[in-house]
Amino acid sequence: YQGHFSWDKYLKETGSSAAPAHCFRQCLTPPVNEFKSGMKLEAQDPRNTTSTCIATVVGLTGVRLRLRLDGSDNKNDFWRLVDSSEIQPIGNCEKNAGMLQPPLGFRLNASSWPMFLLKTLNGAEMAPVRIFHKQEPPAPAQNSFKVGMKLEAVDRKNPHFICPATIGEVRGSEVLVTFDGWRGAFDYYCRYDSRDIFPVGWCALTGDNLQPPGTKVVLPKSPSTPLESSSERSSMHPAGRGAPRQRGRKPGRPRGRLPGRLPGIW
Ligand code: MLY
Repeated sequence: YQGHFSWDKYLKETGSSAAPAHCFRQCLTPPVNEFKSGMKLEAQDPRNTTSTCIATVVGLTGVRLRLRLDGSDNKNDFWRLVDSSEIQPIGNCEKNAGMLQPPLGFRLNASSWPMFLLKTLNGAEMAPVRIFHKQEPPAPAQNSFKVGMKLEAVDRKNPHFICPATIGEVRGSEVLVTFDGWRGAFDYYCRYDSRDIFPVGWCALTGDNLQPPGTKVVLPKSPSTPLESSSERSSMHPAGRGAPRQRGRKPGRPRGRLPGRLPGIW
């Protein structure tokens, strides 16, 4: 469901253009999603990426799977594209001489892991090998993004959301993803070949739910607002990661003159 948001109208209204599809590490035609809720697979523990764990598909949205690690709680769900290399059929870990690990925050005693694993896999519905995608799409040869290009991006603080976004900065192999109509609290830097960014129109193709832009009024950057200038940004935070920007504003609420507060929306 796309609400009433139309990229066509929006790009015209904002006089902006979409980042071309070749900029992204995504297939031109989104992959087929044949997974079903309840299927089990192997996944890297996002909080402890050297561990391969058992995960259950607890939801599907477009070509993404909502995953929950078996033995973990329901507060740490994560989302993966069906063609992600971070998900594998059950048996893959063992085939590569690895050992399945309990998730970080395993709710039982560590010593009960082997028995837990046995019971978990016994009679489980394992996602069949054939519905996994052989490989992730290749990374584009170079970072072709330009500042101002529009895209769709995962809100990493609320990863079930994919939202309209704009490239705010290009720095080597990284880009700054900024969310349209939201202040900087949700921005992040990522590699140009991140799997969390998609071309305009992606959600319409996959049937995922594209959020409408926020209501923040975007003011053009000018030299009189030094905190927003890119030179200030880079000198303050050369690493470009987790940089606290726009100090003095609390996260969560769009700024601007439009609705100050709409309960239930943020
Ligand atoms: N109301 C929540 C979610 C905000 C989502 C922002 N995204 C779409 C950029 C909050 O304020 O945290």
